[in-house]
Amino acid sequence: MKRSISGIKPTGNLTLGNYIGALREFKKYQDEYENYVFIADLHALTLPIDPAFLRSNTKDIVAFYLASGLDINKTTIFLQSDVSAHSELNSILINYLYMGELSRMTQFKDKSAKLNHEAIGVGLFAYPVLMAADILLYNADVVPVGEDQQQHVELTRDLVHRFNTRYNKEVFVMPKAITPKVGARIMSLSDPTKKMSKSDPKGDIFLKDEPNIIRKKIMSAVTDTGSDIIYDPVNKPGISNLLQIYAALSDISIEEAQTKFKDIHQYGEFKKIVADKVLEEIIPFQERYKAFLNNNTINEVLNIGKERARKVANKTLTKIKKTVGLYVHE
Ligand code: AQP
Repeated sequence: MKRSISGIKPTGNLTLGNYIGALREFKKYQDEYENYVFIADLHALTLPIDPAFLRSNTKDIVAFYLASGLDINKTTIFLQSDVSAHSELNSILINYLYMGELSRMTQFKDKSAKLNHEAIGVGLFAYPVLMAADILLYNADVVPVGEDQQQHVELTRDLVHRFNTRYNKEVFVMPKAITPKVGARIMSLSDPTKKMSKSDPKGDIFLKDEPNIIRKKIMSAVTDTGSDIIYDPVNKPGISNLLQIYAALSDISIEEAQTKFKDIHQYGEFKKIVADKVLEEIIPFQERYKAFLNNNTINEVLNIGKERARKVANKTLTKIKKTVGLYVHE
């Protein structure tokens, strides 16, 4: 059975973007793939974060994973920092990626642009190295991600090619990013030219928002002048974003969504239907999340995941240590 791996970093309250671009997708793969899904807590340290906030976000993500339908009999849910092989492989792989490559990563450029040069952490710069370790330890064939993470998977592919060529054998499996057909980049409701992002929360819908707040946010989403419901991200980014949200949650194409709204010529009416759709999905999801959010469930799930993930990861790590010439002994 082929393997799939992905994760979410606990840097803030999860958004509808994380739900559509990641959570909802992960579940789709658990029947078809040997599924690994983790909480990327080491990645969350790449920018300053309050320790208590990090801990509570981490628990939240486990509960969100379970609420989205991930079944621990089919999916290994684990914490990145519970499997030390991630950090160990990171220490090896950091020698196989180049400064030039890392400095060209869009996420690094965006995030570092907001910081004083002297305060840009090395971890932020080297983020894609750890991400490559996350993927390669599990010999993953596919990596379900939203559009913003595609570039990092591409860099992992370059690394695999470089590494396998250097050692003249198929040491690492070549992974492939898979993005949702619709909803790979959900935009901010207040500025639909920007990605909805948990660390830049203006215009976000949070998965923990009260239903009336979610409705309010959608009803006041920024739109353009005009009244037709047409998918045109350049000239009508706000309407296009709402169409995208509707289509993704309805499991239909953008064209089908557009056809559905062809006779509606009032943005208010359209927004109400989009809000109904979001709430139809999010309200039961929130109820399941609350039911899973107790320490016993979270710890139990993480303990089971930790054992399973360590087994696979340690095996790969030993293979890599031997490949590069580190002295592995019993
Ligand atoms: N707006 C989005 N639309 C679709 N997919 C999205 N993802 C994030 N935002 C959107 C996908 O969610 C997964 C987990 O993301 P992450 O936590 O690893 O970090 P990120 O990609 O950087 O997402 P955020 O929310 O913007 O986090 P911060 O603000 O901390 O950097 C990924 O598959 C991502 O593509």
